[in-house]
Amino acid sequence: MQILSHARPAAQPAPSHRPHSFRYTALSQLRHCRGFEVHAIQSLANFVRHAAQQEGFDLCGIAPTAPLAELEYFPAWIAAQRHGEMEYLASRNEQGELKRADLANVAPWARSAIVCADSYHSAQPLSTECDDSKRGWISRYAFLEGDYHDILLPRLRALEARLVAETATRGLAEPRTWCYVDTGPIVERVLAAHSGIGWTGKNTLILNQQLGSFLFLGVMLTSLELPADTPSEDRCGSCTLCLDACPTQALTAPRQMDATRCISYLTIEQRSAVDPELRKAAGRHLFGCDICQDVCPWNRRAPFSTSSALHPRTELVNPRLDWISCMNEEEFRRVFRHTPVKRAKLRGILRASALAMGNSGDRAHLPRLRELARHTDPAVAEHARWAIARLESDDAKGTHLP
Ligand code: B12
Ligand code: SF4
Ligand code: SF4
Repeated sequence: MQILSHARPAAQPAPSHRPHSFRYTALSQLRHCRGFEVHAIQSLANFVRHAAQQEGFDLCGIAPTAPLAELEYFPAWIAAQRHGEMEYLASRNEQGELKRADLANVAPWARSAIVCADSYHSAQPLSTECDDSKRGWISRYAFLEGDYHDILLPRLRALEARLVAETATRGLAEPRTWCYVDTGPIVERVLAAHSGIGWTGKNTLILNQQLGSFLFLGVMLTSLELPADTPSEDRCGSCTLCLDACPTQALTAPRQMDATRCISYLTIEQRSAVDPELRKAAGRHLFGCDICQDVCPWNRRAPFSTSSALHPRTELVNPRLDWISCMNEEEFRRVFRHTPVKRAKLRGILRASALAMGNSGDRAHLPRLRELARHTDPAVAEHARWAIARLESDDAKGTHLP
């Protein structure tokens, strides 16, 4: 793994460039190659890291694609229906095998995964610091200027083009490659953990010692057998802050999640009605959730991103509920067109804003909720009726975000 210079704070000393320690498995395979090929492949790995830096990535590491132990948990996770309505996670290949359970099921030709990451940490407040009953929370990754898919993928493709050109220059056969930013049937975090760019935190997120966990990941699979980096050491220790803070108990154990309980799933992915048991716990979240990252001590000391493409849009930080809940199709498109929020559609954001107002403890929201209760979309109307009943009930004390 290499920390690239991009998001490093000016005040901090530059991290020392540690020599890359290669895995014994990769070395033993390379032993059969001729000397110049070993040299060519090893220096190609250095070329990749350098080119990733030039493309503006904050982190770059190389993972093997051989069976990865963590993927053994995947079939049981799907069998237990932890993916809920995210049917794409359970997709199978022509042989009936779960695509994501093994890279060989989807890209048997792949020998290495080049994992790149960008920090999107910013100076904006944490969700755990926002307790204004008139405002809701759009998660940190979604209140940025652009959609991270559109920002990372072109740069990953540029890196891919450089790699292909470089192999030609070195007289190596043209490699096969595939680029993904959340777009393909691979479990990116497992590859990231094996690439050394970070460890799997107990909240299931990839966590880098210097940059924290507010990271976007991009993965390039390649048929080149590049020397893999050493996986990062697990630095969670005895800490359990993220598990303790999760309002819906979605983190069922360290590194295990029931996605159907995660507020991120409830506000972004779930199309059916939100389970009444989880509605109160969703607090004033409008899109996604950052709590298990906001409480993580490693994020407290992480530098802010300096990427202009990942600049926060201040009007979307802790936005007013009376603005979001009054949006129509046209305004929703205008405001969220280039952000991940468009995935929830107007219906999703209105539904979440109804729950947020219901959980605010603030009866000033009642007039708007009564209007939403007559909304033509039955789901929006039903969630608004629930919110009215909650505000009018005796237990409506107001919910802080955490
Ligand atoms: C589906 C999905 C979701 C779902 C499910 C999340 C989940 N934990 O599975 C929902 C909608 C809830 C979600 C939420 C979020 N997501 Co999301 N999501 C994805 C997606 C598309 C697939 C993830 C997946 O396959 N999940 C299935 C489970 C089984 O995989 P997993 O959690 O990675 O689990 C592995 C490890 O836990 C591992 N494991 C490791 N050690 C151990 C030990 C034991 C004992 C066990 C049992 C297992 C285990 O086993 C599992 C694999 O078999 C990826 C992109 C991709 N293609 O990978 C983005 C991705 C994971 N999401 C991302 C982000 C940013 C988020 C949010 C922060 C967004 C937000 N602010 O709301 C939250 C974070 C919530 C959280 N605590 O994880 C980033 C994560 C970056 C990072 N630093 O890790 C990704 C990588 C997208 C990207 N390209 O940047 N997400
Ligand atoms: S994102 Fe929120 S709901 Fe999901 S696991 Fe983290 S704290 Fe829990
Ligand atoms: S809050 Fe603690 S346990 Fe959770 S990911 Fe951060 S360091 Fe690990």
